[in-house]
Amino acid sequence: MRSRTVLCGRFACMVTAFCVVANAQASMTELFPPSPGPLVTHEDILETVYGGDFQVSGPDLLSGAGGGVDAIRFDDSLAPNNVISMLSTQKGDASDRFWSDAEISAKAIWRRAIFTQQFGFDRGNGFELLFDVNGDNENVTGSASVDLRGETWNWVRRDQDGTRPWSSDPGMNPDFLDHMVTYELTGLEREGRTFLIFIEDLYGVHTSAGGISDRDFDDLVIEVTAIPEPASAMLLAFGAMALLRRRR
Ligand SMILES: [Ca+2]
Ligand SMILES: [Ca+2]
Ligand SMILES: [Ca+2]
Repeated sequence: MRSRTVLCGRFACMVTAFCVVANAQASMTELFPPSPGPLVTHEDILETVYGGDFQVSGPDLLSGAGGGVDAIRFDDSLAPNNVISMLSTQKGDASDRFWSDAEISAKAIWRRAIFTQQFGFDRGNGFELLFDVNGDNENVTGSASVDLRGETWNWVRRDQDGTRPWSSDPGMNPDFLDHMVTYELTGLEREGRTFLIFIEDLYGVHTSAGGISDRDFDDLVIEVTAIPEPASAMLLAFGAMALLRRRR
């Protein structure tokens, strides 16, 4: 009996320790206010692009109460990090490092940067370009669609000459820091799920820690929509399920 009590006690300790560790390892990358000005925050960018009056609510930016859009911040680090399956993964289930399994449509919605910008992804074969981004602030061009169903990838932003690539996976970056933070947009009147990726293009830690970066994550902002499965594919799937049921 005694040994069982000891074992149970140990197990409870292990469970408690695991929970503490798991909570401690979920984290979001720190955002610094733009410096030097003009002081344009993520809230300002959302209001410019989507309209409405967003309010800061913890890590999120909300305007949905009046029928508008909410931007729900995803974790940058989790244990384990998992992969965002674009049609199904919810906040808390995966960090924003790796993405999978959707036909996507991506477009630039914001650029405020000294450097040139292009956006693409890496599914294990090196960089694949989606588009160059030109223009400033909300007056930007650059969009593309690609079928990435069945694939897993990380996003990559680079200069248009291919230099200074920054990945959504910090482990692939020369400074091993996070250069992309992610929100899911809810309340948009459109099909599919939409994510916003805010990108920092300067190397290293913030100036307050002795670095050269402003770490404000507003150099480039990309909107990515996961296009829902085509109706015909859904009908085929339902048809197959009905056939299976009938056979049982
Ligand atoms: Ca506001
Ligand atoms: Ca991130
Ligand atoms: Ca910056």
